[in-house]
Amino acid sequence: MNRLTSEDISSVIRDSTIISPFLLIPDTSCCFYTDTMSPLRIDGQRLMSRIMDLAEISPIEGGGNCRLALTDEDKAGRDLVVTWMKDLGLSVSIDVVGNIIGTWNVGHGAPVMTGSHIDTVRTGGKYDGNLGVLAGLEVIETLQQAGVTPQRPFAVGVFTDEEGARFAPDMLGSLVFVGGLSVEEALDINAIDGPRLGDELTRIGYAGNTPCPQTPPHAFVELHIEQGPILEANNVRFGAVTGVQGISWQELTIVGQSNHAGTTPMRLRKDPVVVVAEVAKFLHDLALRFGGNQICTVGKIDVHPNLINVVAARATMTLDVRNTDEMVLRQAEQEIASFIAEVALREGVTTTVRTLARFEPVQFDQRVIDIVHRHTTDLGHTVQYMPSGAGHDAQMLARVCPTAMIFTQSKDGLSHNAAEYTSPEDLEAGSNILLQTMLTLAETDFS
Ligand code: HGY
Ligand code: MN
Ligand code: MN
Repeated sequence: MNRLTSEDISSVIRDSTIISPFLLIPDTSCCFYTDTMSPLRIDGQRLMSRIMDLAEISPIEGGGNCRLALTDEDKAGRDLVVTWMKDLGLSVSIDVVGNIIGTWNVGHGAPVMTGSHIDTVRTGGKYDGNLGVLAGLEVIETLQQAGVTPQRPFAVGVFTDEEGARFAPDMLGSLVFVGGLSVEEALDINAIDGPRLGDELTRIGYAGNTPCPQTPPHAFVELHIEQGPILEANNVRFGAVTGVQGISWQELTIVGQSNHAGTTPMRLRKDPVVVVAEVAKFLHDLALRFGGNQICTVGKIDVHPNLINVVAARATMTLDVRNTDEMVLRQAEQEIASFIAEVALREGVTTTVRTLARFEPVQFDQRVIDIVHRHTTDLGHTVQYMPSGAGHDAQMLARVCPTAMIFTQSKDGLSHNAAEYTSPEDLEAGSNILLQTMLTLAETDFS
């Protein structure tokens, strides 16, 4: 790809129609410039200051955040972002499951949309989700200040309960947004700490009235940290994300018989914790045995009565099983189910399994992926195509419109950890890729 020279650009000025104060440079390079021909660039300091301001809300030791979905902490984050949206003159809508959509009503037709989430896990970092929302606001503010008006409206989404950590499934808000889960079902989901989702929305003042599913955007692109080690290990700066791996979340409840730890012989026990331990080990070994992209995680275990001198009555554990290949993921699920039945019989316990989330692998739109890839290289950065290991709202938007994602590096591959870190330079450069990508999407006819 040869770089555009100023001579190239001036010849383009002669030949191209000025769509609005910025020029559409033909397909050799698709960077957008202001009419003073200075390249459009976001304000990295303003982006960082918003990221740090949001990180002030419910900080945890080590510099991260805990803002579980629909808690008071999540509400505080939501209120701050809505304030920023209104400061930018965006029209703000809240839908029936609390998704917040800020829209810059310029141009015409369905909006180009970006966004992500600001709810976190308990050991959340500053950037997971927050970057995608705040970079979207930064792109709009940059264009407004440069007097550049896209051909289409630009929208920024803050999707409810992306993490799924408090209310399963994950990506709940964006799933309802695209019609993948009914509003009634969503509102009746109970949190791991008890409350009903609909009641929590009302309690924090985010039970909106915009109906779901909503009208699909023209296109969707999400900027997100990779949350894994691949880009850093490959010494590649950005990812043009090709899709998201399949996700299987289950809750396994094991009922045994509580008994005295000191008097009950081992042969007479019905101990659910033994089954927890064996199932956890089986998942770990299955992932190693399958190899490839297979991963398994037991992240949550609850034991009742959870006391030192009582053989447990009951135990509940979560199974997070993922793979980029749907058939392999199903094979893993089948092997796990058989193992659970075998161990339950042996230990004399009963088991029930509840599906918390089940999403097949998602392939993003190659046209959008290539626009991301092209702008990243045009801006002089290294980039690779890659699937996402983590779930994202983009995987739901991909059901209704051309969608892709941009990944930045994660230091040491860490995420869902207070030490999560991405350099300000990468956050800024990733936001510039987002800006150029959104402008191109606004000019692209996907019909
Ligand atoms: O679980 C996930 O992959 C995402 O963080 N919700
Ligand atoms: Mn995320
Ligand atoms: Mn996350």
